[in-house]
Amino acid sequence: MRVRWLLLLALLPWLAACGPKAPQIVIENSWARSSPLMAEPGVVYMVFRTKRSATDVRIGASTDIAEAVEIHESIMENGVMKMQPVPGQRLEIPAQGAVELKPGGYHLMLLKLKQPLQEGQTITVTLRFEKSGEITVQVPVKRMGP
Ligand SMILES: [Cu+2]
Repeated sequence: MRVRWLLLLALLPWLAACGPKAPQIVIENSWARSSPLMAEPGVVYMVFRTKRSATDVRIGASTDIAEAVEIHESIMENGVMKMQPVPGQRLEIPAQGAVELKPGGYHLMLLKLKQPLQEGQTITVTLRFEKSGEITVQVPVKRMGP
């Protein structure tokens, strides 16, 4: 009995730190690329960072200005830049590490935009993580500079 209590006490700080109110993931430097035409998909970049000692996995995303959000990866194939959906739409954020979504690499693709993305505008994007749950970010729309 006593041993069990000691075990519980030892686990308490850990349980508190892992509660749903303590997101493990911090989202930094988010921005969306302006796209004047609704025919073009929107592109969003950001950094997922965690200072925790546990790996988390991005499992989904949504926004009210597009019908769907997919995570893609740009890759060079025979000298041609291509992009493909990330398998299973899962992106692992390593413990005490970060994954950067940036031009030429990972990005969020906003499919079937309901309006053009105009410079100076802010859009709301909600990300879902296996451990951290949902995180909503306000993403400024910027023009991609040369
Ligand atoms: Cu893409």
